[in-house]
Amino acid sequence: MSASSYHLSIEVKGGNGGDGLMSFSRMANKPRCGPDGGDGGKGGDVYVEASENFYSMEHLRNSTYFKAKDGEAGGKNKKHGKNGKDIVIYVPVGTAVYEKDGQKPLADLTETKQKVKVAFGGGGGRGNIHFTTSSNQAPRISTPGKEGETKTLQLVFNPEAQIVVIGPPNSGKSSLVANITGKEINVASYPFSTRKPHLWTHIHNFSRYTFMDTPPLFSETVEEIEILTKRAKMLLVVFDSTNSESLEKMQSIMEDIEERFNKDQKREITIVLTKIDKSDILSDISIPYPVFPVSAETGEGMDKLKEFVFGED
Ligand SMILES: Nc1nc2c(ncn2[C@@H]2O[C@H](COP(=O)(O)OP(=O)(O)OP(=O)(O)O)[C@@H](O)[C@H]2O)c(=O)[nH]1
Ligand SMILES: [Mg+2]
Repeated sequence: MSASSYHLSIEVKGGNGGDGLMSFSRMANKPRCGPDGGDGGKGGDVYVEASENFYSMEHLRNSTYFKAKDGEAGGKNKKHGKNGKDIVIYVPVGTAVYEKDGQKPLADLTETKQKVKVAFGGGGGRGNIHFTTSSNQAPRISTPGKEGETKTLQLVFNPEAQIVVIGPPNSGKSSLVANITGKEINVASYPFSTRKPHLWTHIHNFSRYTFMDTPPLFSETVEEIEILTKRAKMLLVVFDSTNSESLEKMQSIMEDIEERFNKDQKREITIVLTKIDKSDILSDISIPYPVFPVSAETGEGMDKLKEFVFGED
């Protein structure tokens, strides 16, 4: 994935309205019956909606033209044509929607399920039932459906992970994010249970924080994590305190992290030692970073860590 995955130009079109019908009812025993042509259905609208299931716009790359369904034409017996179905284009949380060349975004979708209507469907045409007058009881008039609105949009994804949680496989990253944010996040006893970076927003004291849970460090997603970390303020590096092998490698892992994620030295880097409910080997860690021993299981140490993360210490 390249940095350009964060900009995407798409074309959207609302569905066309269905035509109104011109028709007259015919019954064998009534030779002169009135108009019975129904109205056309309205064309579908196009929406852009933020979803927590996406962290890039890769899923939109293959087709960049989105059109809602047309309304159906009106029918005989005054039947109203069916309205066309709306369509929803899903984007990651943190996506701003601009009209082509526009300076101001139509919407900045910062919350999951937040959505904006980007193109209106055309109105349905009117059937000849509407055109009877005292002098014309058999109007031969109906109107066509209106064309759906067309727009070119620029989608700009601004990943705003303020706090990035990284570390070796199975160290307890997802459990930590789940504990802090109160979200239900998949955790598992096997490594690589988190397969792609995921943003989780959390409100604390009326401020919004975005955490990024990540797959294990230095797997094939490392470049994506690097891009998504560019604007992060804080890195929480999670080590499993019961895993002596990864504790021994802490020094070199931290050097790799500094090299890859903090060349500009802009981020605050903190070590979180998890699973302290199961370990007793904490005393001999000496490393030039703040260290927070915690248990996501029992909650031990979590208050102190949260105070630090939310800047309340
Ligand atoms: N006892 C105990 N177990 C924990 C703690 N934190 C996590 N675990 C367990 O450790 C295992 C791994 O936890 P995850 O949160 O999935 O770890 P992860 O770092 O996200 O794993 P990957 O996404 O695969 O890299 C799970 O079985 C968790 O239940 C803790 O504080 N105490
Ligand atoms: Mg995980």
